[in-house]
Amino acid sequence: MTAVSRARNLLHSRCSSHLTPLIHRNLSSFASNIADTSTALTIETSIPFAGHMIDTPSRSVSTTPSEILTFFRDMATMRRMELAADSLYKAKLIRGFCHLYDGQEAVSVGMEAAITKKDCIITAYRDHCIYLGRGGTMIKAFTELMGRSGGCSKGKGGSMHFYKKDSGFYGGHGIVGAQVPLGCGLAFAQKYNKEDTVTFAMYGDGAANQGQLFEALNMAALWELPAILVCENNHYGMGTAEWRAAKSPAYYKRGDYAPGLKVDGMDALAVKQACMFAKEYALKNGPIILEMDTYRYHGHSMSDPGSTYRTRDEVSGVRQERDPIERIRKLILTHDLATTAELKEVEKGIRKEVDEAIATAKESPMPEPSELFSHVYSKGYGVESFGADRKELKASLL
Ligand SMILES: Cc1ncc(C[n+]2csc(CCOP(=O)(O)OP(=O)(O)O)c2C)c(N)n1
Ligand SMILES: [Mg+2]
Repeated sequence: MTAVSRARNLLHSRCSSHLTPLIHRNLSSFASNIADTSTALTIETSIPFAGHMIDTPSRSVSTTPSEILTFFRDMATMRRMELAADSLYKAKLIRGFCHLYDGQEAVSVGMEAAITKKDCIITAYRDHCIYLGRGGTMIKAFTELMGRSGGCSKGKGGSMHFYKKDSGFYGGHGIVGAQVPLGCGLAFAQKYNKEDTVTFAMYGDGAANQGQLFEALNMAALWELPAILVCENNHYGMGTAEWRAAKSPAYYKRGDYAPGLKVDGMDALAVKQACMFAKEYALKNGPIILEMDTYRYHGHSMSDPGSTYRTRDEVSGVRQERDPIERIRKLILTHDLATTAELKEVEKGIRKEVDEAIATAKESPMPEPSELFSHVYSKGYGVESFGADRKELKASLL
């Protein structure tokens, strides 16, 4: 059996009617299931990398049929999950903040293809798909989004605070930019403990203008920490276009002592190539900046329709020209790895998985009131909280 036909068979087995148990699967387990379809393929990225103080990696990316099919399936799963979250929010089943990642999926899947779960990732509040990429399940994601106790942060974090420490995912942060110094701290620990691993600290184009990024980069460079600063440039910070906020929107050139690479963040293979390159660089030399040129289809958050500061034509133009899923679909079809109908079947299966995950998530109970203060402060630090009269003890974490 050829690698391509094996890939096809596996694709078929994934879209059979045995999907019910698969809602518990995480994205990476799917990848390892089909990893035997390993015939090498080389694909050229359509846009060259741009380098700052560094020679760029090759545009020829080594891949396999199974990797490409997995990219398709994982990105389509992420997309569907985000669209379902939009509906759940509108139905008031998700409350509070909610920032969606549709459009940016190639950054997560490309990055995961280049690294291991021993490497760390930390990001901002647009974190649902990063969590899935780290091996989180859709059930735990939807459960968390709906604020229920079975969620990945026990229902107490919600959309902005997903975590999965056992596979190197350190959140999920709401304060713009603050995750970058934390990420450099993770890289410090990796170096101190002599691990051969790196940290990817992700932030947006808006966050890129913050002072704390430069302070963290300075220390990371000084101590040659294995930190990769990943700027997901989706070209807007809330309703502010990058050119209104940044004197220099060439975010990969922001370090005068740290190199940078500009990457087509809508091309999962280009992202993979850049992340492999950056990991190797950072382990030897210290920090490097990766600017991922990407786009968010939704508004900033659920309260932003996303249409007042950009035109509908701009959004539909990106969908038509650069969509990361459509790009992989085209690649699959040109290399005859699957047919249009087979890919449609996969998408149908994903829709079913998403629906089943939501139904399961709804069964999870709300957290107990006694859980309100747990996991907020560490125990053992003598923290006590008093009422306004400074006399009545309200809570104690002794
Ligand atoms: C310190 C701080 N300032 C302001 C905000 C409000 N705020 C939340 S998201 C955001 C825009 C950030 O944009 P960007 O970094 O480009 O990330 P994106 O939302 O595009 O992923 C702002 C100003 C905040 N959460 N924290
Ligand atoms: Mg942005």
